[in-house]
Order: sequence, then structure tokens, then C-alpha cells
Amino acid sequence: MDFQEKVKQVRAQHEALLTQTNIPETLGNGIYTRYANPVLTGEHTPLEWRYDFNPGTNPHFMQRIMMNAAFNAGAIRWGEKYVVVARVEGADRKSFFAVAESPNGVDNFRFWDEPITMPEDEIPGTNIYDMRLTKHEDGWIYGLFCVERHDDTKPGDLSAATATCGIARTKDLKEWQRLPDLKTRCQQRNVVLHPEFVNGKYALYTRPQDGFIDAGSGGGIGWALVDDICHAEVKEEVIINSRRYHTIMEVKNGEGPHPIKTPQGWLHLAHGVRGCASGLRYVLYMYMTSLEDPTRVIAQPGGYLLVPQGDEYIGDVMNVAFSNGWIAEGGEGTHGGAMHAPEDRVFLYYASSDTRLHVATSTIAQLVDYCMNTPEDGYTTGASVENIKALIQRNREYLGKK
Ligand code: BGC
Ligand code: BMA
Repeated sequence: MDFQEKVKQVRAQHEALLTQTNIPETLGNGIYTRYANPVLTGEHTPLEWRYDFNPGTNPHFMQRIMMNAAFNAGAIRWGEKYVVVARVEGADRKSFFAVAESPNGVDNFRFWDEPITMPEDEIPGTNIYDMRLTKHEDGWIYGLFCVERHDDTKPGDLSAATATCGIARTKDLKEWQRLPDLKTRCQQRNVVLHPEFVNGKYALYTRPQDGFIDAGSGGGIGWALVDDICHAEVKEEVIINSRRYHTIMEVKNGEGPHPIKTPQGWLHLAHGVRGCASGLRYVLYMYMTSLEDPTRVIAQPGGYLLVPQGDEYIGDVMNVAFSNGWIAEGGEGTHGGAMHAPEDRVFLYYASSDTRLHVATSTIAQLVDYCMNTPEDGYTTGASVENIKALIQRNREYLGKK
């Protein structure tokens, strides 16, 4: 095919992908609505990031840099737009951050022209991923993310790595000011900045872990107050949401995006991990904490909220649903800690199998109802059967079939 003809066809195909209308499912589970198509994939990245358009230097019109995936995205309302900061990964396994925006939150996502240049901390990172965006009360938009480096204390082991929380802030999502990495006694992934000051301090959701992969003795999602975000250090950490034997979060759990404030409490989205014969299974779950004391869990619906479905099971890291971004519409106030009303819509961005990004929509009312009225995990088969029988009994009474 002639060079210019090929360019034309590739551009047309790309444009068709970007402008495809997304279709909501009709019934679903009543808790949220999934959409038919992913909102971002590696194929959504701009063609200029991948192709050399000069026939002189690229006579075959080849992709010079291939894009492997676009997934785990932070999310934020941006004027009239819905914006995500995605983890984009090239063929070389390096991931980087890139902003994409949509007019409606469910389709027509388009990447900005260039990926983000993230300034380094003192020790440069090898890889960065999974940004949590927080529009903080202090006026800045923070991005907290995982920085991975080789663990040089194990020179013979090529896979030995360390996970640290990187911190950066911005006003426009273009220029980022890098602050020193979070200082802690151990490794950390999934650190999230709470949108409000608590007792005049910055508050972090943490996830202490013994090693790079193993949470080990790290009991779950932690909470720590930090005096100075420009020299952030975790001095004291309490576990607010624990892992437990034979639950969906037996092996690991971690905070998703920052929680949403509702009159009934803070609404949290998190991931839970368990081990099985095929490896690790990552699912999403929810919990709520008290407005007066954000370390106190006031609702913990049992089991998962969302798991991979159909094609979502398949990808680079199979059996993974992961989320680090959601957007709640409405809300009085200008920062991420704004109070949300029951009718406010929620756009939950989740990635499947470390490959692509999807959206599910819901409302504050539905998610609070889900958290408050889903039976808690009783931790045994016996307790689960009792929960089911109690529901059957209520239905018998209501439906008059006794
Ligand atoms: C990958 C992450 C993963 C982590 C732990 C990193 O090298 O990039 O996606 O979460 O390892 O498995
Ligand atoms: C993690 C995360 C994600 C990823 C998941 C599954 O530990 O931080 O980046 O989606 O593993 O590979």
C-alpha cells in the first residue's frame, strides 16, 4: 500500500476508535452500570507517539515505539471535562503517566499531546505507576504514585526491587513539582493523600509491606498523619482496614482513590488480593469511615464490589481488577473533600488485567446503600448461609409466600 494511503487508513481507524460511543449495560447488579467498551487502551495513544510520519526515515510506515497498555488511572473533574492520568506502558515495560480527557466521562477519551515528564527525586526511579490524584484543601493537586527501583542490597538478584511512594504536585496537570519521596520504616505501595487536613496535618492512607510483593506482617490499609508534605515522613501508622484469612483480601489490600465525603461518612474504594492456583486475584471492594474520626470503619460490606468479567480476565496480568481513580460529580466546595449529595453521579475507573481502562457509573446514594446494607463477611460458611437465609425469610414475609 502507498505510504500516504496507509497513513490515511491508520488515522481513520484511530479516529473511529477514539470517537466510538460507549454503551451502558441495561440491568447489571443495580449497584453500578458497566459499559461495553474500555475507555482507554494502548491503541488510544496518539499516533505521533508511535509512528514516524516521514516517508524518508520510515518508508514502511512502521510503529517505531509500540504501546502495550493504558490502565490504572487517577481521575479528576477538570472544568467541564473528565480527566484521567493513566498508567501507559510501552513495549519496553516502562510505564509513565499521561493525561486523557473526555467530554462525558464514558467515551471519547483523548490523550493530551505529550506524556507527563515527571521530575526525579534524588535517586532516580526505574519505573513509576498508579497515580492517585488529590485536589487538597491546601490548593494544590497532588499525585502520589509508586516508584520502583532495583534493590541494590541484593546485587545478584535481577528481580529484587523496592516500592516507595513518590509525591508530586501541580496546578495544571502539565508542570509537576516533585517533592521528596515518602519516608517510612518499610516499603510502601498504594499510598493515597486524604483531601482534607486532619488536626491541621496531611493525612495519608498507607499500605506498609515487608517486601516488594509481600505485604507480610503489614496488616492492611494504614493511616498516618504527616506534618510537612514537602518532607513527608510516616512516624506513626495505624491499620484501619485489615486483611483477614479466607476473605477477598487475605493476601493484600490497598486504598484505591481518595475517599468521597458523604453525609453518612467517607466512601472508600479499595482492592483486595487473594492467592489461588492461577496466581493472585485482584478485586475491588468498598468500606466507609466516620466523618468525625476517619480512622473508624463504620461500614464494611462483605466480599467484592467488582471483579473482572468476560474479556476483562485476559491481559498481561490475568485476573486483575484494579482502581486508583473515581470522579464524583457535584459537591459543594472546591477541593476533593467536598460534601457530596445522594444524587451525585460517580464515575468509577477500573482497569482489567493490567491492560486497559474501563468505567462503571453509579450514584452516591447507591454506593452508600451498598455499603450500609450489604451483609458483612461473617468469616465462615455458616455465617454466610445465615445471611442468605435471613434474606430469603424477609422475602417470604414481604412476598406473602409463607
Ligand atoms: C509492576 C506492578 C506490580 C508490582 C507488584 C511491578 O513491577 O509494574 O504492576 O503491581 O510489580 O507485582
Ligand atoms: C499491583 C498494583 C498494580 C497492578 C497489580 C496487578 O501491586 O500496584 O499496578 O494492577 O499489582 O499486577
